[in-house]
Amino acid sequence: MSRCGYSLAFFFSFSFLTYSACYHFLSQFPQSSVFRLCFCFFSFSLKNLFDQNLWISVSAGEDACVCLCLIIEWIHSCSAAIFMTHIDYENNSGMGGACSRKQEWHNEDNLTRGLSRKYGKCGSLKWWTSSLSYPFVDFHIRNGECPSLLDLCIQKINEEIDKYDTFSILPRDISQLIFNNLVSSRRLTGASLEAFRDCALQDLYLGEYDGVNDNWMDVISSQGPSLLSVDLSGSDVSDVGLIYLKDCENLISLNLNYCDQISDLGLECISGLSNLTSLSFRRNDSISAEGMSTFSGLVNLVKLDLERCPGIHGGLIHLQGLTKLESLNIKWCNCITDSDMKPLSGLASLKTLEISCSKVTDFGISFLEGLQKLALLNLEGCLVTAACLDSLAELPALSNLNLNRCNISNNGCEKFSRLENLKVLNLGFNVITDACLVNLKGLTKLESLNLDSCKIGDEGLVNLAGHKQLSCLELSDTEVGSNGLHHISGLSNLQKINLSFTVVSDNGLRKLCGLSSLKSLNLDAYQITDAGLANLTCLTGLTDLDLFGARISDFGTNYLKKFKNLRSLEICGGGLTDAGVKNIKELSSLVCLNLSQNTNLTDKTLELISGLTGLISLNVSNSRITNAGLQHLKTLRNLRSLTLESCKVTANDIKKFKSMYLPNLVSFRPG
Ligand SMILES: *[C@@H]1O[C@H](CO)[C@@H](O)[C@H](O)[C@H]1NC(C)=O
Ligand SMILES: *[C@@H]1O[C@H](CO)[C@@H](O)[C@H](O)[C@H]1NC(C)=O
Ligand SMILES: *[C@@H]1O[C@H](CO)[C@@H](O)[C@H](O)[C@H]1NC(C)=O
Ligand SMILES: *[C@@H]1O[C@H](CO)[C@@H](O)[C@H](O)[C@H]1NC(C)=O
Ligand SMILES: *[C@@H]1O[C@H](CO)[C@@H](O)[C@H](O)[C@H]1NC(C)=O
Ligand SMILES: *[C@@H]1O[C@H](CO)[C@@H](O)[C@H](O)[C@H]1NC(C)=O
Ligand SMILES: *[C@@H]1O[C@H](CO)[C@@H](O)[C@H](O)[C@H]1NC(C)=O
Ligand SMILES: *[C@@H]1O[C@H](CO)[C@@H](O)[C@H](O)[C@H]1NC(C)=O
Ligand SMILES: *[C@@H]1O[C@H](CO)[C@@H](O)[C@H](O)[C@H]1NC(C)=O
Ligand SMILES: CC(=O)N[C@H]1CO[C@H](CO)[C@@H](O)[C@@H]1O
Repeated sequence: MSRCGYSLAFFFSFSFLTYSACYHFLSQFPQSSVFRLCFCFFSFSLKNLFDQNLWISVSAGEDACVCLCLIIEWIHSCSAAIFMTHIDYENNSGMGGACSRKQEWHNEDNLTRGLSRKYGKCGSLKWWTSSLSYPFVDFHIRNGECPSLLDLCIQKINEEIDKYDTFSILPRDISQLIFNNLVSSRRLTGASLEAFRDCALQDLYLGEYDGVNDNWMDVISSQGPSLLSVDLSGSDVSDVGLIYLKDCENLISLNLNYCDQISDLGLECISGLSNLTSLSFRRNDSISAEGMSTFSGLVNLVKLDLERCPGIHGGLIHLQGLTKLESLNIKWCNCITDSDMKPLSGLASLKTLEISCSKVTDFGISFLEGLQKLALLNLEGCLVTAACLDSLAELPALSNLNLNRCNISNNGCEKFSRLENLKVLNLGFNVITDACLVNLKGLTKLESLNLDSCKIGDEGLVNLAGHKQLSCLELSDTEVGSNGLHHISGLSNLQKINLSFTVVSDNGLRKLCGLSSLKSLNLDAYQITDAGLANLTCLTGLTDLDLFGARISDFGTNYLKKFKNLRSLEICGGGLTDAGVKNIKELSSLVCLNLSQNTNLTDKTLELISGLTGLISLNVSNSRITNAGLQHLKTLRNLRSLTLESCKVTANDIKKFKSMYLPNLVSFRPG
């Protein structure tokens, strides 16, 4: 970042809050260009910052002109300031052009008035953000890293947050940005939160944030009617804290997942928040059917999430009047039975229903027949049989059906043919055979089909040959072999196929060449060797290739050079040495690389891949890599995950190395 950028940021943030201090500072350098620059910026920020028409209203004689030019210069050198976007620059043939468009500057010394008028809480930063897409802005962000002036200011404030007592004079958009920045950098504390009292903030996303408890609720509720969404998931907020939210009557979205100190009593506090459209309450033992009576008043509720609440059996009856409800998640509530489905039968707006891992059976599903809008139904792990397909066939909008790990068998399977609108179907881990797949033949709208661990083989795949929309096919752990691949070789939209633990052979892989859109291929299968890889080289668009257990040798890595777009690669069959890694080092798009279990790899491997600077995740466990090899990873500045288990590398050395060279490393092993 340029020094210029810093000084601008400095004064910009200054100017928001401590006018006199800034003025005092500036007056010490009356003649320097620093002065001009800052003064100019200073004036901008006070008088015109929130004025839609920056250029029109700015014209302050020579000084302003110089300043403007300096700013433009800074922008040219830094190329990312949103400020720029607001200056009419379209017909400017150079800086002279911009500077020659002077106008009268009338209220030169009415800074304070401008301040109070423009700095109202209702002020908006909208133009500022929208100006990012201003049509005639024509500069490019050169390195993609240059922060905008606004970013710099926010950053500066963030670093000196203790100096500020209140942001309540700022326009809401700016205090919101400062707040968000503090949260994302994890600098917000109970003490600094105080500065945000009465800031009229709209969104407080404090999910999984350390230290949030009832003491924070006073400032949170001081946002009053402005507050629209609050996320307190994982916090220590209790029933007592929730009382504060009563004043935030315009609240639209509330997330209280994993708040283990909230019970039915807390629910009562939110019963008046009738504008709530989204409420999330995952994982609480103490929410009971009785407590759910609160929900009956939340008539605007569109989305309700009660995942893993084991005490809500019988409570869904209180949802009956929620005619706007579109999405209900009661996954992993193993208390839910067929009788709980009955109250759902009248929820005509329901589009998404997740009841996986509950006790619902075919009978319970019959209550859903009237849900004309239901598009997604997740029944994973419920012991429903093909008999429920009668009910599901009554759902005209159903496009996404998850029957993974249910009790579906060939018996009654013919009813699948009635689910013509399905786009996504998961039948994994059911005892169905090729005979069942015959009934999928007409489901030509299918885009994703999961047959993981079903008893299907080559013959069944004949029925998928006409599924031209199919983009994702999961055949892992089936009896599919090379002949099966022949049947699906014309699926030109297929992007992802999983053939792990199938019986496809090296030779059969040739048949995949017809899959011209294929991006992701999982071939984690012991029988696959270098020859198989040779047969795949037609698939030049691959981005993800998993050869985890395949027996690939150094020789086979020569074929990898064809996959120039590879982002993720796993070869863990044990057959690679450093010589093979020489070919992998050419794959410059790699983001994830797993070479674990190739026990002969040495530090040389790390040296070879040191040019793969895009790597985010690297696993070379079970190899001969030592502490000395770490130095080669200095260049991998993007690395977030590094796994070197069962190598001659200690946790301490990785830690030390991380602190010096790999700032982005968040997960490492040993560690
Ligand atoms: C830019 O110049 C063109 C002609 O040179 C003129 O028609 C147009 O209005 C100008 N745009 C602005 C924003 O001044
Ligand atoms: C500043 O604004 C106030 C209120 O509009 C006005 O009365 C006053 O004359 C202005 N001062 C100057 C120096 O323009
Ligand atoms: C709900 O929001 C509307 C504006 O959309 C507002 O007028 C009304 O007061 C709010 N209702 C409650 C109970 O706060
Ligand atoms: C699965 O369905 C069959 C009927 O198709 C039934 O006999 C069996 O009991 C069911 N299994 C379980 C575990 O419910
Ligand atoms: C392929 O299937 C295996 C085994 O079921 C699974 O572990 C893996 O995540 C799947 N891979 C992809 C890319 O779906
Ligand atoms: C495809 O695999 C077979 C072995 O199964 C091999 O003989 C053949 O040479 C391979 N094809 C190519 C193009 O390498
Ligand atoms: C790995 O090294 C061992 C011992 O030096 C050798 O026997 C083995 O063949 C090597 N493995 C490979 C894949 O080169
Ligand atoms: C292999 O390592 C990569 C990179 O660390 C990781 O993303 C992937 O999950 C690993 N695969 C297995 C099967 O461990
Ligand atoms: C790294 O690879 C090992 C061995 O294959 C595997 O057990 C481990 O889960 C992987 N770790 C990561 C983070 O990918
Ligand atoms: C799973 C979970 O976090 N449940 C909590 C729900 O709230 C009660 C107290 O009201 C806790 O005891 C539970 O642990």
